[in-house]
Amino acid sequence: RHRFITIGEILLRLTPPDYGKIRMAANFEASYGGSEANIALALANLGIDSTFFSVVPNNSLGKSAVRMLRSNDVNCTPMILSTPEETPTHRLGTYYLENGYGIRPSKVTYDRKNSAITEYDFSEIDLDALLDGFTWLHLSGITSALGENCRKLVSDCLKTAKKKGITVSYDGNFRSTLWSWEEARDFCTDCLPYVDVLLGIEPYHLWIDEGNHEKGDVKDEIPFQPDFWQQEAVFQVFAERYPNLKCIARHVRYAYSGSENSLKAYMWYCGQTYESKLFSFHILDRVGGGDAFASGLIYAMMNGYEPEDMVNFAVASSAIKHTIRGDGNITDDVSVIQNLMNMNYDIKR
Ligand code: KDG
Repeated sequence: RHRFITIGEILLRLTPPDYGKIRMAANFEASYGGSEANIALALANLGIDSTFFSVVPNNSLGKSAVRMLRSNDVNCTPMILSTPEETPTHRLGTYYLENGYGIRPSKVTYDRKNSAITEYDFSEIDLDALLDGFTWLHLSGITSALGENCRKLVSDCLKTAKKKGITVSYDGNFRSTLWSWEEARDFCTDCLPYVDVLLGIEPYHLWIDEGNHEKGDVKDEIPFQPDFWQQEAVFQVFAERYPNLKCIARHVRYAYSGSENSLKAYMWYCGQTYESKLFSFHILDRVGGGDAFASGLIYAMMNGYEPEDMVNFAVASSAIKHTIRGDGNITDDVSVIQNLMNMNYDIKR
């Protein structure tokens, strides 16, 4: 039986109702986000033993975030509720989401500087004990981008996990307002020897640049929305360079604004490339779509799905998330995603 843990920042999410503009909003809907928290939540919802580790201020905002996770069956036992002595600004990171509509794209504004997790000094934490008993660790480029303390935490956890034989997934999750491409690429490059499952490293052509790899010419040839063969070429580059990688997956959206959308994914798994079905849908809320893809893939891998089913389940999970308001993928049960994956849209009565 798998035991999953992820480490990252949980954020308060504030959104104007009804696709409103922030500049015109009289009120905001409050919920929670944060890539890793979204994944912990989605996996708990699918019945996986799922744990979240983070630091939140020991005040009503921090406690509400923990309560939300707990009420969704996420284990928060290791969570740190910090005091002002430990994290002087004593704050929960926040993000404002202006949901796009039709041709108007979504907008994210972060207000997370010096949040509790960013300020916390993890050097006293026994990571060996923290990760004990877990079979799967998920980390992402977002936590790595939060500052020196978090960056060290991520890289120490990767090393500890490797020593303990824990499966590691890593989502590149590049956020341009938190760090530069070069920083993100260099840090991810250092992480890759410890990673088993690699997600979200788009656009690839920026990653594999000249000077960084002998197949640097891939750079100019891989468009933002690659076809199968181009995608396979990129996977090969990663796989050759990092033989420990078991799985590399990428989902591709075929419209970046607009409510009509299609989604599919490419996955490299143990030497072979797979392409998912194409799913089309209307977007209600696209934030968290990548996390739903990640949680779907992790779930399918944990449960020994065939590779074709792994990639289809992951995309179906993401497609469903696009129809759910909020960051989290709270599907009723696994069969909802399985039905979509099999293109079975019948109403269950
Ligand atoms: O993947 C969804 C995240 O982007 C959202 O929850 C906010 O974690 C977040 C971030 O840092 O962008």
